[in-house]
Amino acid sequence: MRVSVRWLAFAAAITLTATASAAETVKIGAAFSLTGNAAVYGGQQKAGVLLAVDEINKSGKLPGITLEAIVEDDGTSKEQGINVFQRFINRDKVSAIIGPTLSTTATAADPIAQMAKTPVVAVSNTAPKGITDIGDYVWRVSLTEAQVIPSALKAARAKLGFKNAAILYGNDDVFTKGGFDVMKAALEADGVQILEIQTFATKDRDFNAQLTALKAKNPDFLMVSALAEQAAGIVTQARQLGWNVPVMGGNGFNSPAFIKNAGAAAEGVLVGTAWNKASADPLNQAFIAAQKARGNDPDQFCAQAYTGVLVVAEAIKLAGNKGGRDDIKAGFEKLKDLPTPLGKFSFLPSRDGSHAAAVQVVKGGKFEILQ
Ligand code: 1QQ
Repeated sequence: MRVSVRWLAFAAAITLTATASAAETVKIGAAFSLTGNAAVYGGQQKAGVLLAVDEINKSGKLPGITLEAIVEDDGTSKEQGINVFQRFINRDKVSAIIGPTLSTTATAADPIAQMAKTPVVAVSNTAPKGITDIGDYVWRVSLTEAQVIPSALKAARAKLGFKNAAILYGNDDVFTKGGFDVMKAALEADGVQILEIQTFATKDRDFNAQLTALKAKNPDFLMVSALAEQAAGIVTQARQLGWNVPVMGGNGFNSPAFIKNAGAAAEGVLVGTAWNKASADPLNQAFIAAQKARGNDPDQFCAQAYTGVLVVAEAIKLAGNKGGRDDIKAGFEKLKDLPTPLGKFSFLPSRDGSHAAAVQVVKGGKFEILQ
């Protein structure tokens, strides 16, 4: 009798444990710019994360695990980014963090996660340096400017045949500055002579002085490293000056908000992209259809954030269906050739992402893939 009571208690304990693990919730914090200068990117990123979490939970990919996304606004600021990361790590006890939106914010917030051994997945940081270098808990889905711009420039040059160029860039932001370094090196490597370089600050809205100085050198081509809001102002003001030089932007231009705000001035603008939205891959088409069913026309940032969650879910699976912080990091180390809307995704030894890139041109108010 005593034995069987004990056995019953033991069986009940086992059942309780099993039930507890059957209902395990793995929290993912997502820090995105929902307000401030980079808000055009954050809404799309949020839509990507929420769709991926719903789909994975319905799919049965992670038996006994339910993913929960906690989305917070990084406010396009270092200070708020740090606060959100601290809350995710200490209050919410998240297993991984996706974000923040800007590289500049990441340089301040990611070291907090690194110290707390909480994995971070950057889904829109494209500064070539200073992100994954922060440490071994920082991983990146977004292709860097160094992974996108040199080939985009070659494709543009094959079409347009320019011999010289000018560059305009923001010099107070980690991404716009890093993008400039890549643009300059890529032009030089291709033997394109740089006739003039001008800078601006993130708070600037009047670019006439810089554009006039650049135009005076009469370059064949203009490269611009700017966030979407400034990008629209720059292109609009260039055309208002009667300057119709071909323009190629960096990753900041990849938002449809740039096209909306620049209107007709955006026509013909070229930009390298990490997402080939025209890809016929069924996974990509299903992603687009599912976003549209939710009332969202997805952009590159949405596809990258969606992929960020796929990558975390795959890491949990590769870790033996375990969702702790170090399990996820261990899973990242094994992850290879994961099918995503961005194409087959792998991590490089540097913890940066690897997949195919594309080039887009604005045509009829929309991004089209340059064939
Ligand atoms: C960065 C970027 C921005 C343009 C996108 C969010 O690439 O800050 O790294």
